[in-house]
Amino acid sequence: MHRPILIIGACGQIGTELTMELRERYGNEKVIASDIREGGDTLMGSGPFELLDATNYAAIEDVVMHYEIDEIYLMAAMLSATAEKFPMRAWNLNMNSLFNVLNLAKESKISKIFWPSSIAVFGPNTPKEDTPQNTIMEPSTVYGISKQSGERWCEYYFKKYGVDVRSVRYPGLISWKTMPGGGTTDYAVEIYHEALQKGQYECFLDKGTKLPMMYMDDAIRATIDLMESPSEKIKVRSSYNLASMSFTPEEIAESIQKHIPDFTISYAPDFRQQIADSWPSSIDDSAAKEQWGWEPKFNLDQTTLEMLNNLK
Ligand code: AKB
Repeated sequence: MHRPILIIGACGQIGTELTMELRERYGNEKVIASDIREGGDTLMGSGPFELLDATNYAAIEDVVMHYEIDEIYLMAAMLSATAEKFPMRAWNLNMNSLFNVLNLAKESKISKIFWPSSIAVFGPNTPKEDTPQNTIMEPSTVYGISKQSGERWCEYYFKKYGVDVRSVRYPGLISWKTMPGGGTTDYAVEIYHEALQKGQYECFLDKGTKLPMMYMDDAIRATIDLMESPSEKIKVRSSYNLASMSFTPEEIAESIQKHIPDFTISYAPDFRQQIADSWPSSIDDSAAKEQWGWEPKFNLDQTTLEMLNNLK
């Protein structure tokens, strides 16, 4: 029987679907959702929920003790676009929440951690195509700097204190259940909503901006597979590259036009263009494939079909 799991940031884009999938696999009562605000009806009605501030160590410790938590998935974070507006708040949330869970594990109060990193750890000097697992990073965004520092700390806590922390570098994630908030890749979700509602979309990234993306089902499966893998298979304790597809705004528009022929896209790039330009176009995820068997299932057209059918 699986011991209790705590999801911090359970009401966000990834947290919502992760919580529901973990409840499905391990039982509703075994998966404690938490966030600084309440979530949607399905999440709130399906199992335990705690209001929790990820930067408050004592509050997390109380929840861990109360439910006898064994594993934490830390999904609370300020994403790239918002972090550029509030650098100190982003640093405070993204780093202190991570130290809180790392220190709980160091003190043997929990035994396993999942912490998400991002393609944002890479920067303008990183090779753009097939970005390797180990390469020049030099992130140029507040969010990217926090994720790269987080990766260093994860590896440090593993090597120094034996903390079992696992991580993947998520690309842009596409999902229909919960909206993303404050990211640079959010356009790839907004576009489906507006295609159905208005038949047109003004994109905040320019034509030709190719970014790594992934359908949420693949991301959730990768996350749980990594957490369920035997410890000896996990050779990377900073964070694994993870990939499935890469596309430009015009390519996602073409994919939508196969179902909505009159759909049009226009371009009005804003400050997020600079963030996108600093990130890779495609990712080499062979380490994840070789070490713990990662394999993506959804390509762009399959993602479009899922998005349009479910949002309708
Ligand atoms: C963002 O756009 O900030 C995120 C990410 C790639 O980590 N979706």
